[in-house]
Amino acid sequence: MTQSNKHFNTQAIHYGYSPLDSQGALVPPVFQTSTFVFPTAQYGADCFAGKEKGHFYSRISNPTLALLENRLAQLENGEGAIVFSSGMGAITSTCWSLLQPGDELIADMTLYGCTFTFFNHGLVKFGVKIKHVDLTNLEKLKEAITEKTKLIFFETPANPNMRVSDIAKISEIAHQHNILVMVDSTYCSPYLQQPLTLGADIVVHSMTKYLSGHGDVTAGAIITTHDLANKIRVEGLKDMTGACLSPHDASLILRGIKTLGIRMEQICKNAQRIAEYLADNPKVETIHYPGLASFPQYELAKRQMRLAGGMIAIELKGGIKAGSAFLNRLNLFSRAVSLGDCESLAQHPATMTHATYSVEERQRHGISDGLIRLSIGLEDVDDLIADLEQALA
Ligand code: MET
Repeated sequence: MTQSNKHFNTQAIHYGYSPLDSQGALVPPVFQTSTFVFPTAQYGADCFAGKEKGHFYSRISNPTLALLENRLAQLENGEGAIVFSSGMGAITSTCWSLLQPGDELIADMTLYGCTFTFFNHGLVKFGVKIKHVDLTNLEKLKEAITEKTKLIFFETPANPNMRVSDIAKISEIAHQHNILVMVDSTYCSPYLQQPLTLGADIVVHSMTKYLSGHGDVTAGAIITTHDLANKIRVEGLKDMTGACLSPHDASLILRGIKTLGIRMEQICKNAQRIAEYLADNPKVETIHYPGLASFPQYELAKRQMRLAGGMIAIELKGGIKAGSAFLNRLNLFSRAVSLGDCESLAQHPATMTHATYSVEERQRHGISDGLIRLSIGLEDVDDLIADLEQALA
């Protein structure tokens, strides 16, 4: 009963699990074990030689993790997946597996702070060249490609300023040059956007966010082809980062994914209402939300996302001072980084999630000092608007 031909929510609840294979347990058991017993010495040797496909050590694979991986692959329309202990664990394990000294990586201008730092202060130390290109301009992408370019990496929408990049067009250009495309789709979850269906080669998620959805797990995942997943599992995950997920956390994520669809529907509804409210508020200088007709890439967002998402970025009149006063006045929104939880969150990227950029880097990369990032949750939207109203007053 794998339910591979069913719709999203059915698969999110059932795919890849048959209760009758686990003594009728409705909810998949948690294989809370670090190691697995070999029936014979030869079997153990065959596992290590890659000839036997069984589980033998939970850093590499485990039945609870495998169920989550198979479900993610199904939801993202990929062949294989790997789960990790964080989104950064997923990104580092993948890049260490795919890149070599002398290779070039093209990244969009705007990246989450720790991804930016890993690229510009981590990968460069090992001889990888990072080129930041405005990927909303495809001509600039074409100009930046050389025979050394191995990977194009971008977030869409980008954290924190919501820039949207065209997954299909970027993938088409990349594939003319045999370059892999890796998309961080954390802001969307597989419910809102499927980068692999649009042509990308690897999709990465911080599952800390919408996929787990309840702010109680730190986790990451990639979804890609069988071959790339095998390579990244036995190189990046096994030998380079060891950033494996715990089986207990995997079971919490499996629980979270069951409600992903309905959570995203309601979160997007709340966010759309809030974005429309903020767009009309005279205290708000700029608002970045893909569901507003004024959003520069409104048409593209509509094309590649099912709904406009739960993330909103605003700039207040009065810049950074006004922003910090606004944050301090919030009562219902929590002042916290992370996103995708039931609780609505607000944070200041320049001093928090993107503090790893220098001031000049933030200016160059389009992350303004006054930007405030909101992650819209599942509270009643009228209560959220009332909180914003009193904090802006
Ligand atoms: N990736 C998370 C965010 O964008 C975490 C943040 S800072 C350590 O909020």
